[in-house]
Amino acid sequence: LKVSVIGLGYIGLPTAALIARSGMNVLGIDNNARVVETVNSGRVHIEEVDLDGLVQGVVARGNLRAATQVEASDVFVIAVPTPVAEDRAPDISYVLDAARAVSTVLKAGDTVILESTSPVGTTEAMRDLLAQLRPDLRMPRDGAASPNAADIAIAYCPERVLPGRILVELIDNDRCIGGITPRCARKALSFYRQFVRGQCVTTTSRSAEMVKLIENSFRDVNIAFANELSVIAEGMGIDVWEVIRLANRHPRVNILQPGPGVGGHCIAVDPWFIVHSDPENARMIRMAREVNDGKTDYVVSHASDVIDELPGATIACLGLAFKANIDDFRESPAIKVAHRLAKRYGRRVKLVEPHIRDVPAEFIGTGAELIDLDDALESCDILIVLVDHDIFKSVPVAERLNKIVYDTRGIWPDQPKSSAPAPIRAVS
Ligand code: SAJ
Repeated sequence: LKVSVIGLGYIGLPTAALIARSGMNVLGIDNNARVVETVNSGRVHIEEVDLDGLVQGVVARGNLRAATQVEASDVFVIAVPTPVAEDRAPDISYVLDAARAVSTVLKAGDTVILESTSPVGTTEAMRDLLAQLRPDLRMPRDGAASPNAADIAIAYCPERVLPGRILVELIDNDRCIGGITPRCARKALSFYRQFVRGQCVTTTSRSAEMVKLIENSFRDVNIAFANELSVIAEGMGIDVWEVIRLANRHPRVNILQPGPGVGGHCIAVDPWFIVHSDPENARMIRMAREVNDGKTDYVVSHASDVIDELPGATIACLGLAFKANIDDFRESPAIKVAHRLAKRYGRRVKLVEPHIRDVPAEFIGTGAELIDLDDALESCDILIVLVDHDIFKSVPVAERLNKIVYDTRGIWPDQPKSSAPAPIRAVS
């Protein structure tokens, strides 16, 4: 079986490598020639646990090869970006471009699977485009007189993996496989069964598209609840981490953790796909996005209040990644907070991020510099915790006794109260 994986990013490359490891002949397609060259030399252009060794092995054995142009294959897996535009409208142009490329080599008996997070209806739109470009092939049509009579199988199967655990989760997580017709779903299912250990469940392509969107929206809404609580509790002078811990002792309560906002390229983005499809009814989903984005503004303003009480003090922003123990900075609320503080307080702001060696480009010209954790603990007066990296968690209380601490992640519950910022608003 020859498989083409289109898009060699955070999902495409690990997926291509795992399929290759299961013994299939895999061609990875990317329009970036440098990515293609890197993969063909057995190396990786993204950081992910154990990915380098896996790619090196499958390339050396000849199971994985990369190219910029598509080639005839039996299965096509599309894993390209689906960003949202400025006005929050989903941009599926990369998916349609990939379908156009596939159409040039498509033959009867092939399977085309979309994995990119997509607004509901995208798989059908891809089918319509393929039908238009290849009128010689019968495309699957649900509800048609004989819906299963088709030359091509088309399905949607979202990935659900957590950055940092991608290789494990690609194999162990359950997969939801949505076919344009039940026959399409079964065909895609038999493909995934070859390398997935989790259960594979079939449905329609529209439902599978929605499943992916609601998973990430569910998490966003729940984080928004925690973030809203954190602002309310802070105003009341209550320790939000403690009340969440205590509430979570209830057998049916499981509140997530507040933070400086929600980052990453999925949870901060995917809910907008639903809002865009039904703006009138997607009220809570939109509100959750606003609450989470608003939390970043709140942290900036609260941090500024703390800083303004100590003129001339130096400020360490601890962490820039979008979440703990990861070197991924996409949509990072920590970057947003640190950047706004750097613009305001200039060289008084120091950045501490163990996962990078140079100051990120957006900070150039602000005067903010990258320093290591030891220097920050030695020389900074104010510590603003933006990411719960393990290395920050392990700093003992003795090393931060004389500091003013604003801990947006709740990593230092033992920090003496006197060093915590005053509540913004006293409510009796
Ligand atoms: N966060 C909080 N509080 C929490 C949990 C998370 O503030 O209690 C923040 C994180 O710090 C981060 C953001 O939310 O800024 C997102 O982090 P995450 O760990 O919740 O999720 P991602 O973006 O790394 O991965 C998510 C996962 N989706 C779900 O858990 C429903 C993953 O399974 C998906 O595959 C991935 O999105 C994706 O690719 O869509």
